[in-house]
Amino acid sequence: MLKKITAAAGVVLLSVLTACGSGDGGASSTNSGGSKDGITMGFAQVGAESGWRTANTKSIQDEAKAAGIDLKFSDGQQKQENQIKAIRSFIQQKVDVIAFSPVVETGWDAVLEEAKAANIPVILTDRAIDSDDESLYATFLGSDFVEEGRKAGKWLAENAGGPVNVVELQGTTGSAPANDRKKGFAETIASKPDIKVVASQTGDFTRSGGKQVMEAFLKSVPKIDVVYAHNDDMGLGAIEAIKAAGKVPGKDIRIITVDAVKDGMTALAAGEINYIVECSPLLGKQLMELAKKVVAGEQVPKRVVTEETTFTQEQAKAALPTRQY
Ligand code: GYE
Repeated sequence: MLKKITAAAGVVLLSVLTACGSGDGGASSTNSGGSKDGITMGFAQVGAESGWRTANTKSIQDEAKAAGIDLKFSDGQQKQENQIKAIRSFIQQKVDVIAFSPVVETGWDAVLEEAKAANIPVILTDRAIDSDDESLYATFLGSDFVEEGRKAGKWLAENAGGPVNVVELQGTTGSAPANDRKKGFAETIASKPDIKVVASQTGDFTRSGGKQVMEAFLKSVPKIDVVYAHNDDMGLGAIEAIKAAGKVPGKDIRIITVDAVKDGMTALAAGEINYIVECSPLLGKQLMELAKKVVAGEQVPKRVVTEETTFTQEQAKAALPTRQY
């Protein structure tokens, strides 16, 4: 549909967008601001499992609105079958572009072949798929999760200060961030005999999952020095379990997490978390820009990597007042 927009209409659209600002973040599934000639995007979200996900959903909804893109939003509740259903319904509705964040890495080829046969381009955001067929998607926008794991491992290697036992709280089993954050961390500490991962289990990226697994670890693992949690929410759940066991998080047991959402950064600034590797959820703006290009048939890079940093406790104190999410 975008192809039909003339250059003049494009200029008009642009000035409307500038006037609209960044949108109000309403949760409606369709964007009333979108013009009839504009792009319709079907977005299949993972779920609402974490603070990161909430910020990511808001960014996508706000930026779709700001870009005049009509967004059909579906929450997969952390289930691949729900996401596949949503993608099939987007194909039936003949949307202009499908974007999605795959809950797990494998098992997408069939549904993406259906999108391809219907000539609907697909953009992967946030999480990657494991497929030999790169023609099934136009581009993948998101973080380098292996690198995030390496950053976490590097900080520990530099700050362990003696032999340490680490317990790992993994993200959703089979998801790209869980696989990659585990891999990057393991790779970095492999040459450090002082650092041992003594237990590792999934907390499904949720606060309650992190709390439950940590409670079990505290009962079964005799000596825990460090928690490496694949996201802030599980780290925050672990903090509750550590306090309930009469220990001091950040001191008796040091905690490293990934994400740097508000609650995580607040705990870091308060000394209850020791280090956070940032993973930015603000992918909405770049996603809408890529979608416009893909629909217009323009070339886009096959991989767009998000820029991110790391935070110590002091850096969290400085960053918190202006943190957006
Ligand atoms: O780190 C976690 C969320 O895919 C990067 O998913 C995302 C991860 C994020 O549940 O908090």
